[in-house]
Amino acid sequence: MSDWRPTACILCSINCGIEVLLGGDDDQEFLKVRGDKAHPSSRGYLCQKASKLNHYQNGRDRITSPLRRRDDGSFEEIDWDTAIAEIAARLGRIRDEHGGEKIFYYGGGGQANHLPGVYAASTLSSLGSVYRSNALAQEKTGEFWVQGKMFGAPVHPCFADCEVAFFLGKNPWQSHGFPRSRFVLNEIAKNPARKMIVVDPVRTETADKADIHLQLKPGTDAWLMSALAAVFVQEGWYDAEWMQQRSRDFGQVRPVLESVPVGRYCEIAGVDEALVRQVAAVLRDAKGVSFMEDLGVQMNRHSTLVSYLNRLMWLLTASFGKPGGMNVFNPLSALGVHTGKPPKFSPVNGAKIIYGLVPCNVIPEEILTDHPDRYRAMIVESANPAHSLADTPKWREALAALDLVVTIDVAMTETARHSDYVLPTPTQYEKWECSFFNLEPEENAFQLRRPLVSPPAGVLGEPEIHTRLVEALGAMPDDLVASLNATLEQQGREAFAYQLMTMVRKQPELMNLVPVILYRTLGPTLPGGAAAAAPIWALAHFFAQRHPASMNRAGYEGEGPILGEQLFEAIMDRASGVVFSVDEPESSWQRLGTKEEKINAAIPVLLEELEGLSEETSDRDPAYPLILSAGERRDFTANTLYRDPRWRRRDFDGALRISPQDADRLGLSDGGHARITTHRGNAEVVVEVSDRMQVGHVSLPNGQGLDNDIGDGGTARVGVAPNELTSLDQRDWLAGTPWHKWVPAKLDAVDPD
Ligand SMILES: Nc1nc2c(c(=O)[nH]1)N[C@H]1C(S)=C(S)[C@@H](COP(=O)(O)OP(=O)(O)OC[C@H]3O[C@@H](n4cnc5c(=O)[nH]c(N)nc54)[C@H](O)[C@@H]3O)O[C@H]1N2
Ligand SMILES: Nc1nc2c(c(=O)[nH]1)N[C@H]1C(S)=C(S)[C@@H](COP(=O)(O)OP(=O)(O)OC[C@H]3O[C@@H](n4cnc5c(=O)[nH]c(N)nc54)[C@H](O)[C@@H]3O)O[C@H]1N2
Ligand code: SF4
Ligand SMILES: [Mo]
Repeated sequence: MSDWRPTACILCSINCGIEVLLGGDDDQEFLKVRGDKAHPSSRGYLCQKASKLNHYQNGRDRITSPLRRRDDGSFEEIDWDTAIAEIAARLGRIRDEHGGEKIFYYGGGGQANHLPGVYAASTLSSLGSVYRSNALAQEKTGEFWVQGKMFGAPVHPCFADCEVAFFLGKNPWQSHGFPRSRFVLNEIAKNPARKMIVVDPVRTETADKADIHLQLKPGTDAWLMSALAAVFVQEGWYDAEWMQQRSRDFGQVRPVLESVPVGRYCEIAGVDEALVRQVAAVLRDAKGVSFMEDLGVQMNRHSTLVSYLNRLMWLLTASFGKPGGMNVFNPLSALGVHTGKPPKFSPVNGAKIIYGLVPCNVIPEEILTDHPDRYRAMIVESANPAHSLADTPKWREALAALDLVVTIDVAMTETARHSDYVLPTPTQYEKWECSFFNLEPEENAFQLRRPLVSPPAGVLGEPEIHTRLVEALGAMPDDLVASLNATLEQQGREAFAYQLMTMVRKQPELMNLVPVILYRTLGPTLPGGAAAAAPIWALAHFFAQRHPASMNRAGYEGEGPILGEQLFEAIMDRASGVVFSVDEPESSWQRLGTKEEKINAAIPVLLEELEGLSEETSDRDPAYPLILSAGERRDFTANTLYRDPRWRRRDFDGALRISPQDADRLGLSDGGHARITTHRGNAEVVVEVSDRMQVGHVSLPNGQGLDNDIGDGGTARVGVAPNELTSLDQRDWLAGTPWHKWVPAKLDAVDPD
């Protein structure tokens, strides 16, 4: 019997530290999972989903050999040398004939594996590829854009310390989003001096714990949030002096909020005006409010405007830069793939590129066209766009239209099935991995995870895949690598660092190759086969250069390179994770990216959108009287990381939830079947009648309807794949993020036969 081994849960962005007891043949099974008390932020906490992690580690549809698609659509196994050589040659040809910018990259990491994105930067710059995207561009880019304009720095709430918690389109009881969520929610609910406010059309588990639940009509947050902000301005409830000292251009915002008809907007949102005023009063009286918005508003109408209104509430309640409020955090590394300055607009549609990412809904449109700048090839890594992005049928068409699709994954996914090559990798428990979801303002922690289980023969880690691709493309600077290796061996890391830095300064184009260079130089010298962690050494040094005081507060002594080495050593030594940055909330002001430590209150284009709201404008098609929220977090959803539906002890079919009144009207009963139809598609669903739902609103879970392999090329599907029902054109005008929570639909009973 083996020991309990520390690692992390990989199912959501919280990445709770866990300990795993291995067993079974060759210790390959996860027998038991428990919370790791030594993990700095989760401190022993976990939720029920983590106990099922064997469904990921020993999951369905695993692939263990590189695959190449034959003309008839079936796949044949090939060896790695053939796979790398053919892929490099085909990508090289596309680059030479059409330009490297026609090669699109999607993915780079999931909920807990962010090293692939680091290494992909080397492959992409070797190819001259500049357009990319990932799941952030179907949820967070609107928020990032507003955040950049107003604060110029990353900001996060602190629910552990707040007096009032405000959740906007967010159900943390199920989805988490901050450490130890259920524990913290229970603490707030129990304490009469603290308050919780939830804005959600559904009476969620979080709403059950709330002091006030604003149960608005789906898709009306823009009206509700402008009414809430307007109360502050119209009643003079905000601190005008604070606003004057701490922000710029609030004078442009005030008149717009002054003219908001509060009563009428509450009516449009379907919420009692008195309740909205009561919420405003709770917020006015609070010493510190922590706010969190999520998919309920980010995948909905006016999403970028709502992200802005949410942040105006941080100003109106003076909640920025104070304990229990909204504060700046220091990330160890920015999320995603970064290869210098990204283009501003996408090549075919001219869509705004935010955070370097093309809006997900735009990508198929930029493939299915004869425009000369269309994308010709795609590399997909650790993502499943043919299931997770709007309009799955269009995605299948788009993938088929490309000259080349390469997918790098652990499993035969819906996307892999439409690829020309599929490259199998070890699972996250079979290799060194880490997550850059380190978002805590006060005490920020990072964990480098060690492998627990040996990988099957036939798979290769992403760092090795990218390094081999760079080498096959002839882009590896072999002489430099040899010289760096000699320096490292003869003179040690300090001289090595100096030589590498000098080279990059002289030849800035080498910057993007640093990950693969480090992998081939520092990598092999790291203990325990941790070569993949080599870029973390560089990140530790960059961090130490930028934030020495934050590191000193976290217990690292000294300054300069010593600090960077100390951090890297601590990361390598402490398997349960390390705190790398400790900061006072008040120092958030000095860390703003804006001028003169002031927040920019005015975003003119969004103020225009706000002024244009006036009446409920959507001309709803009466043939589609219901609003479907396509993709809801529940007890038994975990994106597509668990591919075997049998992990779900309840809600096996991923039922459509509907209010008792609507069910009655349509003649539907609990457990019965119905057909849901949207403008895009239709699907048969199992019905769950639930008094959590309001009239006119139905919901389906996320991540269901996967196509499991049943042998001989056949597949079986359980549950509804939500994006068979969603459309590309239903998206935010500014950020391009989809309206998955607001899909007009109709429902008809079907006879079970
Ligand atoms: N159990 C579980 N947890 C997860 C995941 C998972 O798959 N399963 N996935 C993770 C990921 S990738 C993410 S991004 C997060 C997402 O986390 P959340 O955003 O919290 O998850 P959702 O359930 O998709 O949506 C949140 C809420 O939005 C509400 N909503 C629907 N329409 C509206 C509306 O018009 N207005 C408002 N205000 N609310 C509305 C829904 O009723 C729902 O309660 O969860 C993470 N955690
Ligand atoms: N309609 C609708 N659609 C949605 C949502 C919704 O609410 N409604 N939610 C959206 C949200 S918020 C998100 S974040 C996305 C998530 O969708 P995606 O970004 O596509 O990600 P996941 O479903 O998490 O799948 C990640 C992939 O990584 C693979 N994988 C796991 N471990 C490894 C590894 O170590 N290496 C490699 N290379 N691959 C690995 C898994 O097999 C899986 O195929 O879905 C989105 N789609
Ligand atoms: S909150 Fe649950 S799903 Fe998220 S990382 Fe922790 S144990 Fe895993
Ligand atoms: Mo997400």
